[in-house]
Amino acid sequence: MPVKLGREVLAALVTAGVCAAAVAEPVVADPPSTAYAEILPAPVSARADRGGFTIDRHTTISAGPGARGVADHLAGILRPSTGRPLPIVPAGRRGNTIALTMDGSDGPRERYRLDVNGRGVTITAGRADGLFAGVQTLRQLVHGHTVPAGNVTDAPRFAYRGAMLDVARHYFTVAQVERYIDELVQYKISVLHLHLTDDQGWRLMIDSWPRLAAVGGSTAVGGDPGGYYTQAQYRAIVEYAASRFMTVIPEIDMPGHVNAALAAYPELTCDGVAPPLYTGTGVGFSSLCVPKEITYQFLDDVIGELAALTPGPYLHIGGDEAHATSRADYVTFMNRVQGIVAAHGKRVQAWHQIAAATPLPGTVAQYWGTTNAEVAAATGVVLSPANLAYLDMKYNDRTPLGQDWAALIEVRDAYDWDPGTYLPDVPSSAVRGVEAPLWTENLRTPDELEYMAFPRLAAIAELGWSPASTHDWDAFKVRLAAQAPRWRAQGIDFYPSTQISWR
Ligand code: IFG
Repeated sequence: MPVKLGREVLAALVTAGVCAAAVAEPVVADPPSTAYAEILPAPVSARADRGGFTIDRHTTISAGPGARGVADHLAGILRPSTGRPLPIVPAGRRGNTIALTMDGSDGPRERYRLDVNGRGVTITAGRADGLFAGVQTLRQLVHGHTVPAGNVTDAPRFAYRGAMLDVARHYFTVAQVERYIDELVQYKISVLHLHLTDDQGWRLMIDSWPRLAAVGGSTAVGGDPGGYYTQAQYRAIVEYAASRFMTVIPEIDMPGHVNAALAAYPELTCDGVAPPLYTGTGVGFSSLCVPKEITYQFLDDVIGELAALTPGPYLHIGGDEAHATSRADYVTFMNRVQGIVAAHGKRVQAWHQIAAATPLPGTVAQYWGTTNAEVAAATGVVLSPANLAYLDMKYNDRTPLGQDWAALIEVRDAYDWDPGTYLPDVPSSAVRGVEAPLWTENLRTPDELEYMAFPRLAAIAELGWSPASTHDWDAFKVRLAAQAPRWRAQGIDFYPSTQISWR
């Protein structure tokens, strides 16, 4: 509603250099915010209106019992950032409130709508995971104490929007993993794949085989400090992720990438001689002993304990780079281990080499090839092309960290592809989603993880969440540029790619 300005006010404005055009526009109402155009990942639809909502010292957060966890999460973010008390009150409060409303509707997981007007904010969803997704969007709309008016309706393209952290080559503490989780969920990442075991380290205590962690977890690449998660610590990571609607998929890599286990238990080797602990960065030199029965007792014990610690439906059994295992043994082994996982009530995820064996119907193949010819013949595929999604790859030949065996991956390389159609032999209906692995052969600290993960992780997050119709590099560049102030405020040490005009 344009505001009529008296002649004397207009004269003052003209004197002050405000152009005469002001007479045609209400100079007191806020202009539509660009914030709705800068939500990342891009939502299904968003509209900015005039005006907005101010969070003041009387503003509440209102939520019913099913939304209480999300309300606590939102309060934990907005109270410090706005300095407002934001008490949480029962649902139904009208006016001057941020309402988290469950409408009992069905529909796709994580669907939500967000409405902002002068009287308040309402996030509506059928399930708490949708409210949580809406809260991540709200976080990007709040500027100071104000939320610009507008509306968002949204739902994810893929359910599986993953990030993998390799805690085997270098160990990262529970607190460091939890910080990474917080960095990920603001971009609606829904899966954390933890690469728990490899040649250089076994990072989870298995009570029935305690030397796996005690010996196998005692070192790291380069002789750096080792470490491992007690089962209580691992459970804490899982619960932290779950409180942010993130599913943890633990990986025990096999039959290769097992030197740490063999160093701990010589009886697992074919010749009974334990190899020394390994702190190099080679791959493909170790193997479980496929013909020996103890191998399957070992795996039944390990998978049994891991399944009990994993609320999610999937266990990842690796299967990559088994160069020290004959092809016949590999097929025998992978087929038998899938049965062990199923016996413990879980489904299998594995690197796409499992396609050489006989993937069970529920098995998900994680594609990590660099040419999209290698097919991952499985009923479900997760896309992690090493030349597009591997966050341990250098950005360019000047990047001080990371590797370059797959490709140099600048931000646009990580963004400009479509997981739904990338593998010609895999119908888009078989694509579960996308994942960005972060291997840590030469990454040792959270700062180094953040430098490699941001900004490319945000690109992968958008590929996983946003409709293919929103895919546009020029528009994405604007969304990405708008994240920089947020990352600086969070202390994320991101790579300031020259492809982006950072805010
Ligand atoms: N390939 C290996 C990883 C890691 C990676 C580093 C897979 C599935 C190279 N396997 O990627 O263990 O060494 O970029």
